[in-house]
Amino acid sequence: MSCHMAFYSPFATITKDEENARKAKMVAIIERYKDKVSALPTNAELHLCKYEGFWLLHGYWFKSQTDFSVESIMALQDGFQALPTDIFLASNPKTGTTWLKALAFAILNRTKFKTESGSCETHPLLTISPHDCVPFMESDSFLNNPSYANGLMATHIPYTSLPKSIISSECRIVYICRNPKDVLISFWHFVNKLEGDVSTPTKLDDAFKCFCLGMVPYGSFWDHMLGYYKASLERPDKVLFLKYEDLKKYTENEVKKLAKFIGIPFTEEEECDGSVRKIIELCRFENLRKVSKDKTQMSKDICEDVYFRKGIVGDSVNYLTTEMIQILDKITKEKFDGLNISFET
Ligand code: PAP
Repeated sequence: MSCHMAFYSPFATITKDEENARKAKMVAIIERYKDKVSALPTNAELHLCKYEGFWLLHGYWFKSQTDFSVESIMALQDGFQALPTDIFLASNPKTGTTWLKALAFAILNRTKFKTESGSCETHPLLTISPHDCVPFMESDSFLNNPSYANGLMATHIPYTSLPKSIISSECRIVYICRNPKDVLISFWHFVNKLEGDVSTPTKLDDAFKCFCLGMVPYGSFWDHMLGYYKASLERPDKVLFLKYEDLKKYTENEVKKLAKFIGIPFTEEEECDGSVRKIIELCRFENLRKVSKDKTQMSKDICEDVYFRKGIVGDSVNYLTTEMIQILDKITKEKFDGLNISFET
């Protein structure tokens, strides 16, 4: 067992009483927002409701979990107080969140932990998941223990629905996006893996229709991205806009950009001594996937390797029909009309 686990993972040392208290708190949150949620447009089959322009999960949507539900977002909007030093890693689902979490965590903690294995001082990312190192603020473990975040948090919440203090406190936000075709395919595989044998697999046709309509958790891919993109133009010192494809292609450059933005640029000495390269290696797809296969801490209900499928650019061509590609390209063109956004596929 890693010597860091007790400190980093909210699940590692949880007792039965703590688990019960956590559940009770979430039951209270769901109850508190019951009336507000029942007044929203809903799609019962997809377990979604529309809130502030985006479709979101609600209530007990997965194996009695309430993680990522609209109620948790409402609770954060009502009570979350951001600090100016906080850093938020924001994203649409399936756009590279796990990778960004690992990189940001490794950059921030680079003097604290060694990036190579070999002793008890090994890096947490060698033994636990990036999701255990950096919590999602809308997950129930975070809501029960916000101090756990330690200044670095992730979120899928749309920009316009973020708790107001995140904007007013002037803290920094890093957004990662990805080409929508690969996002759809990644999402489709994820849903089918998550549901496993408890239900019939979602057909690609159905996933495609829902994705185009924005009837997926966290709503329209395009609107989600536009919210953060526009914010990055208006407040470039506070919102950094990254692309998964750039991170794949120009990894070193993007990692340096990220370090600079979060306020701890690599020194000349670090650039020469291989520190950047070591962080990239630590967070490489194959390495993170290996850790996830060896150990699962994040949740008893989700097998960690569900976050690591192929990790490549352009895999969607192996699944989407020509017609699907044309429709997705058309939506992207219309939504991003006049804006300087393009994706390499
Ligand atoms: P989440 O929203 O559920 O947290 P997220 O991490 O954003 O998922 O996206 C998962 C995708 O990132 C997967 O893509 P794929 O389905 O096309 O393979 C996953 O493989 C990819 N991914 C995870 N870690 C890495 C990494 N270290 N390098 C590159 N891609 C990665």
